[in-house]
Amino acid sequence: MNKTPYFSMMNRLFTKKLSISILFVLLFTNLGYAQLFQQDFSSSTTVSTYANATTPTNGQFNAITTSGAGTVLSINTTGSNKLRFARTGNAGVFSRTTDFSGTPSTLLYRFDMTLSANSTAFTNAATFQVGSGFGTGNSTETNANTHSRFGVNFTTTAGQYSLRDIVGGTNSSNFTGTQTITWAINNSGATVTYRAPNGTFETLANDTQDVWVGNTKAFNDIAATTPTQSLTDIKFVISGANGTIDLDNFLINPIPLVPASSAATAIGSDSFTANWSTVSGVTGYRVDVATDSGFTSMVSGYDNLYVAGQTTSSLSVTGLSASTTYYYRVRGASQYSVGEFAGGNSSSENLTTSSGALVPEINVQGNSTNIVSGDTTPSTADDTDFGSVNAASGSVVRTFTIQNTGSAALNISSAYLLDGTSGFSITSAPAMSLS
Ligand SMILES: [Ca+2]
Ligand SMILES: [Ca+2]
Ligand SMILES: [Ca+2]
Repeated sequence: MNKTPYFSMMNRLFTKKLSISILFVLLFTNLGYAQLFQQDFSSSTTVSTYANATTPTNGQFNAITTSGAGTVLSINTTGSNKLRFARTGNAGVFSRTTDFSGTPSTLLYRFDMTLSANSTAFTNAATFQVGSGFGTGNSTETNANTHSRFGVNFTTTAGQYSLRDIVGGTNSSNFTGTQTITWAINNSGATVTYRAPNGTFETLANDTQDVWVGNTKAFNDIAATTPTQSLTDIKFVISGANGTIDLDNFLINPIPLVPASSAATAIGSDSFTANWSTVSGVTGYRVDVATDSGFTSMVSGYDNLYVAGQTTSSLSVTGLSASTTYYYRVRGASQYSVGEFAGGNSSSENLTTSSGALVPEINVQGNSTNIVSGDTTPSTADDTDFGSVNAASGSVVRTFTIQNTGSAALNISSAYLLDGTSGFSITSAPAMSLS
């Protein structure tokens, strides 16, 4: 009996999976997004150009006025142009009485402020207010019209001031120099979260306000003046003491909404795609990728990464390690020329990259049928049943095909081609290596 398996070979074309990352660069202008208010005073040195009584743009007040010659308005051109109120008497005011388009339920209101030429301590020498039903008169608005407000207390030291929680009757510590004031106001009916100037995530209870001076939280969740008021108008009044206040880089917009994250897709050994649902009113998103759920070990290049475009809902994350668990989260971001606001974090998603190890995988076919690993049952379907053969004169020749379905070369040892059973021989040996 001469049973002769015949092994032939079909080299499997090993197609390397190519991972192609395509970066879409979205070019856009700020004009395409409707921030509520932005002004850096760079376009003109004439104060009146920044006001329009009836139809202000989103960079104009309705009025910038004084109650008399004791307060002088100007554009201070030292460094970047700034709006200057220089007071030795009377009052100076800016007011925006035309409602912000769409009634915002939350606000982030930031500007740069510098005090100089003060020498007398005075509580609430200047006041900032947000509410509705405001007028352009040269005095502060009524409490009934005001949702939120804070004061600026001058000290006896030139350039030094504190802020005042007028409702609570408390003062912040003292500040000097040009400081960015970031004022967060919540009229939404629920607690909200925003990304604070110091990069932390700050909560804000309904009908309260936070005020930051630079990276210092001057006031935390202080009470609104009239919680039932809306947030459509703004006003500033300097009237209490002599001093000069420069104001610049106004940016006012709602706190960005929180996008919902969704599970990663296209998970490979060194990459995945992060996904989320878009939110309205933003210019793009901020994405964090970390190797821990607390987002303390950020992946380089993906720590607060800005992804442009309100309609963008995914990000290809590349350059990762195999067999590693990653976490990601997303924030809404409103990015404009004078600055950016970002909201709270989505819930985090996690995934584990694949091993990426290169290994061969053998597949053997008979009669074009896969023979499963460990199969010990002869079958005519896959040519493993050779039937009855005359041992003296007959022979049966079968062709088996070896395939490599793995990702590394498959090396075949002749010792494994036959198990030594007498009566079988190989009429044509396969190649010893399959890529
Ligand atoms: Ca400026
Ligand atoms: Ca707070
Ligand atoms: Ca309210």
